[in-house]
Amino acid sequence: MLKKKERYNVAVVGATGAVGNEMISVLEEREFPVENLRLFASERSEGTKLSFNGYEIPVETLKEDSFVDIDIAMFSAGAERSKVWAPIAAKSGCVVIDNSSQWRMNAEVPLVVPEVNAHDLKWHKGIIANPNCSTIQMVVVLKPIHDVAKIKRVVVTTFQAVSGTGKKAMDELLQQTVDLLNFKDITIQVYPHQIAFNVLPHIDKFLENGYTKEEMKMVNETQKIMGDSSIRVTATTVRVPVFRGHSESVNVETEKKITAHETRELLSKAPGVVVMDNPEKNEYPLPIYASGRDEVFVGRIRDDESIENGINLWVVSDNLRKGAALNAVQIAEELIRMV
Ligand code: NAP
Ligand code: 12T
Repeated sequence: MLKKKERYNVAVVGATGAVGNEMISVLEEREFPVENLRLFASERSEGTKLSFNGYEIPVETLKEDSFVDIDIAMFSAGAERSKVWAPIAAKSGCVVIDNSSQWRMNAEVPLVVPEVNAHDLKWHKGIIANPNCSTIQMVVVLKPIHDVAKIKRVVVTTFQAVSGTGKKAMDELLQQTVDLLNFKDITIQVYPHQIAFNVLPHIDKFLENGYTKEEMKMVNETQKIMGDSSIRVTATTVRVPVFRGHSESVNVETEKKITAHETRELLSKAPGVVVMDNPEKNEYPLPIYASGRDEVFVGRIRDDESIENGINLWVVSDNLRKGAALNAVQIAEELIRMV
């Protein structure tokens, strides 16, 4: 368990990846009280050095005793690594903040978005899960609405950037785009189809019910984070040829009436949310502007005229920041405030 200190020893596992890289930047920018930063990745990265606060830090491979002196370990090296190494890290006495899907639905593991359920951090047993990127940005906006009008049902369609899949997927979108513009043949490796100039209604694996794992994460994780399994959620998750920033069309049905106007007022005061909703000036959230920013942007707020109590929203956020690295660092900040 975490003990109060001036500065903490922090490990980033998956430091060379898209999320890990962002994690190092966020720790630096927010001046997280780091005593010692240790960086871990696969054997492929041995010899690599990454810079943090002006220091060049060597990337190491994981060993049984890697976590002995660590206070907080942030994992973003895939679910398989988290499955094996998170319990080893927790046993060594450090708190694990895990970005993978491995532990999210485990009843012993809190699933936390600080603006929504920071209180759940109190019952952690060594592992804390960071939710899926698409879920995080949606619940930041849903929570204030749920508190005043009680949400009955959510219908969401996502438009997800390739950086959600990692470095290789970003390279693939870039290379396919360059090749197509040069009338060359393309290589398809990461996704089952060409992603450049295309839209794929498929994120993560297909399940027996016909939904993808990504879609079911949005259903199950939303209920767990909001602490209300009566909220019905249905999702369609779609990959678009965008490098950074997930967008979502969110339809919300509530028990009590809340108008678009009231929703705009409510969300403009909500923590971590920026309302950007001036259709007369063509102003609405866009992934190119959300990229590199910390907030969740919401616009196109409209009454759903097809039902009694419903609203439509357009929600955009940087999937590598609030969707992953930033949320993990905010969890760490909350933890050290609590000790
Ligand atoms: P990425 O760019 O592919 O990076 C993967 C990282 O894992 C790299 O640093 C890689 O090291 C490291 N790694 C791979 N195998 C390893 C091993 N055997 N031991 C130690 N490190 C190993 O992927 P990413 O986008 O950063 O995502 C990483 C993970 O974060 C994902 O798998 C997912 O679980 C999670 N994630 C979560 C969210 C979210 O919604 N919160 C969003 C995106 C990703 P090398 O460079 O040496 O290969
Ligand atoms: N397959 O954290 O491909 O469970 O965009 C996040 C993003 C899994 C996750 C993606 C994925 C996760 C993706």
